[in-house]
Order: sequence, then structure tokens, then C-alpha cells
Amino acid sequence: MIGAGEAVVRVLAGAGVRRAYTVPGESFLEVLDAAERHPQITLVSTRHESGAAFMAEAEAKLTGVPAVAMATRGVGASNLAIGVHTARQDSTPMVVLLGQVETSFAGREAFQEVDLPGFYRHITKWSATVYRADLLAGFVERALRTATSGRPGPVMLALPADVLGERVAPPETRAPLSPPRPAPSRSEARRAAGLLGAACRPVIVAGELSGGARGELVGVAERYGAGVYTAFRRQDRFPNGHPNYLGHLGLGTPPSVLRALEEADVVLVVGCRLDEATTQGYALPRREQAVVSIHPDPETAQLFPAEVAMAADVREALALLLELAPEEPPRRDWSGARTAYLRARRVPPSRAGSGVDPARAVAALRAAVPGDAVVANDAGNFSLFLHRHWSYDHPRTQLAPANGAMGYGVPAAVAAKLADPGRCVVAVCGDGGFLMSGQELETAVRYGLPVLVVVLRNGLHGTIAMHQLRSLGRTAGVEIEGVDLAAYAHSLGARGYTVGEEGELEPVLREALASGEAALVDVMTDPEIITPESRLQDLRRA
Ligand SMILES: Cc1ncc(C[n+]2csc(CCOP(=O)(O)OP(=O)(O)O)c2C)c(N)n1
Repeated sequence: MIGAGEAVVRVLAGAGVRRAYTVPGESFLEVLDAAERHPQITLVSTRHESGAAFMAEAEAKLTGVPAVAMATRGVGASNLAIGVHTARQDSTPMVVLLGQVETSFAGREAFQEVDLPGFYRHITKWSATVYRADLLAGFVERALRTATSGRPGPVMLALPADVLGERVAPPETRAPLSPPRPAPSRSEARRAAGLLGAACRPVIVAGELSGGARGELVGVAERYGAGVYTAFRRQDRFPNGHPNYLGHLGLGTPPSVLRALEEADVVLVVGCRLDEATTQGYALPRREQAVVSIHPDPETAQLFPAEVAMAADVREALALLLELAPEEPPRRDWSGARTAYLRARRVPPSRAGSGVDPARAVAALRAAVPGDAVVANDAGNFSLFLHRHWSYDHPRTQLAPANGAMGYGVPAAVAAKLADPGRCVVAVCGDGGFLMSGQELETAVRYGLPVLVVVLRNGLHGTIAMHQLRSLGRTAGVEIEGVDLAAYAHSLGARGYTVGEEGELEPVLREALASGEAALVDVMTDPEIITPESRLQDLRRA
């Protein structure tokens, strides 16, 4: 017999899980202990449960293998929730384990007691409390299968402290996870191939689940002569240097870049749930555009009216479309749309009156890091410049929350470095977002992870100032004091630099990267440059 906590951890390790991120708590001691001692699992202790959940989310987003986020009862569950919501909206597999009050205390609002499945129901695919130790291993197996199949997402198991204290038979050893890969229907694929082959202006929207089918995606784009867009914050799903690549469907996508999508007659949606930002507020694709969608989850495949909805494994479906592709790729000229994208991506000369133009800061970062660096970003207007001016040419290089969760950047970078230590990993944040989770730099230092954090500091919740000025003509609650972020980084054990001039930036970034230590570069940007197109002053005047 073994402890119930050890049974949980053995099932996780057997399925391929490699890390459990947590803030420890007294309600799940046995799981913490077993994770710490298991040879294939690293227990990563973080400074805040939101950091733990963001790390678990980012690791799975990067690797495709779920990680675990663990926390204690109501208090930990509350802090963890933002990362679980992120995993749900971003379709990322995650296993959440929450310690729960002892079963003999349950239902009396015991210390930190919350109905955890009730609390988590709306932000998970499945949530349950496990009341019997002998059933624990089976619940964990089901949690793993549910998290990784169909539209992936987070699942939660609440584990009462007394259940974890029991002893159980060792779980059976099972093969590592292999989620079902529904086969595409040949007749649907023929109809899809017919539509794409006969189209005048076919475009592809590559979404969250297209990452494992890059070769097939490029092949389909070339063989059908289709233009390609990437969904919101999934820019690494298609090589941005490819002549068929036409741009990113995000917040603030310029009209010139959207035009080819608006003019398309057939839209092939690949592994994408067509969220609000990707669809430009549910405006695109329009009803008269013929949609072909491919998604392993039948419901998601049919969220939008589609001529052909293929509920199938993305890679298999694309491979079948390739097999059915016309002998001669139809000639379609995307040069106009491609030029529009390249123009929008071009970094302009500095527009800064004081400090650094955020677009120039992105350019300096691009010059300093290798092309296959992983770039994790927070949410905020600073990210408009990153998404606009970066070129994502390599797979698995973008970690960005499609739900716009602030505080994501630093924890995501920590997880990326743990999961892929050989790659250069950078977090890009605004000062508002950095100050929500920047303490995870201490986690990076403790685990010896040389991540680079770049803060584009404008002293504002700039995004909100923009919305307020546009809607109401004045601002409220958006100021951020001039915290000495370099000194803060020092105090957490990392290197810290402050840069106020564009010319200083690239050498400082190179020095920080060469140091082999966790480092923060605080870039003072011009707060007036609020989007790639507008200045705060213009919004105030308008
Ligand atoms: C957790 C969370 N809280 C609040 C928001 C709303 N929000 C969106 S952007 C933003 C401001 C971000 O400020 P900062 O990180 O400094 O970036 P900036 O917009 O100034 O570039 C806020 C408050 C959010 N997206 N996430």
C-alpha cells in the first residue's frame, strides 16, 4: 500500500506530467510531499497562486503536455482562478488539484471552505470532489483525459485532507496520454477541397490547435494558393516570413491588413474557436463567406455557420486536404495583401518626445535575441507594438494570453525556461502587469533560470487611459508611481537595468542576456505613444 498523495503523483508522472506549480498549503501535504520526492516531477514553489496557474498554463501551451497547478482550499483556489480562466479561454490543458477541508467538517463553512466544484464549474471543463481514496487514481486519470481531448482545457479535482491521509493500492501503470484523434470524413474533405480549389480568394485562419500541424498547414496554403492569417495571439502558428502570410487578427489590426480576409470568398478555419478578437468583434467571417472549419471538438467546429464543419484531428484533416489538393496549385496573387502586412510591420523612426518609442524598443529586442527565442507577454497596449513589429518565424515562440490576463508575462517566462532550458526566454510586460506578478522573478532566481524581463514602462494603465479618453474624455485610476524596478529586481536576486534612451537599449539587452542570470530591463517609454497609430494628446483633444 502507498499514501493516497503518492498515488495521485504516480498517475500524473505516468501520463507524462513533469511539473507541479504551487503555493503550499496545509490541506494537501501528502501531494506536496509525493511530488517533491518523485524522480520525474519537479515541484515548483511560486510566490503567488496566480503565478503557479500561469506557469502551468504556459508550460502546456509551449509543450502540449499538461502541467499541474495546486493550491489550498478557498484562499488558494481564489488566487489560482485567473490562470484557470486563462487555460479555459486559451484551450490549454491543465490539471488543477485543490486541497479541501476534511469530509467530517464539510458543509459547515469550515476554515476556508468553499464549494470548490461549484466555484470552478464555469472556468473548467470538469470539476469534482474525490471522496474516496481508492477512487483517486481513476479520477486523476479521467482528469488527464478530459483536459487533453477535444477542445483542451483545465479540469479541477478537490481533494479533502482526510482522503489524502489514507493508504491505497498502487495505481496500475498505464501508457502515456494519447488523446483521441478523430479521423476526418473523406466526403467532407472532398467538399472542402472542392470549395478551396474553386475559390477566387481563399484564406486560412490558423488558430490555437494548429501548432502541431505546421508542415501540413504550410502545405495546404501553398497547394491551394491560400493567404494565411493567424488568430489572436497565435502568431507563431505560421512562418511570418512566408509569402502567403498576411497578418495577425488581433486588437488594432489595421484595415489594410484585414482587407484580404474581408474580400475572401472561402475561409478555412483551422483549430480555432474564432474568439472575439480574432473575428474583430464577431464581424468576420461574414455570413456570405463560405467557411470550412476543422476542429477536433464537434461543438467548436460548428460554433460559426460553416459550409463544411470537419470535427476531426487538425493534422489528419489537413493531411487529407493535401492529398486531395489540385495537381497544379491555383495561381493567386497575394502580393498586395502581403505588402500591406509588411508595411504595417515596419518599425517607424522614433516618434518619442521623451524616453523610448515602444516600437523602437521592440526592434531593439528583436535585434538582441535569437530568432527562436520564446517571447511571453502580458496584457496591455504595449503588447500592440510587440504583436505588430515582431516576426514569429519559428514554432513555439509565442506565449500570450488570449484572454488578456495581466500578470501573465513573468510567470509564463519562468515556466518556458523550466520546460525548455536551452532556449532564450523573454517576458515583455507593461508596468501595470509587471507589478501584478513580478515577484515571480524570485522564483526564477531560486530555480536558477536566466529569464529576461523587459518592462515597457509608461507610468500608466495605458490601455485603460486610452479607453477612458475615447469614451469619456478624462481618466480615472490609471496612474502608476515611478517604482524603481531595477532596484526591485535586485532585491529579488536578479539583475536590474533602467534605460531611458533608445541608443542604450540594445547594448543593455545584450549585456543582460550574456549575464546568464535572471534580469530585468526597465525601459522608460514615451507615455504619449499609446498605440502604433495614436497619441494620448490626440485622444484628449478629440
Ligand atoms: C488581471 C487584469 N486586470 C485588469 C485588466 C484590465 N486591463 C487591461 S490592460 C490594463 C492596463 C495595463 O497596464 P500596463 O501593464 O501598464 O500596460 P499599458 O496598457 O500601459 O501598456 C488593464 C488594467 C486586465 N486585462 N487583466
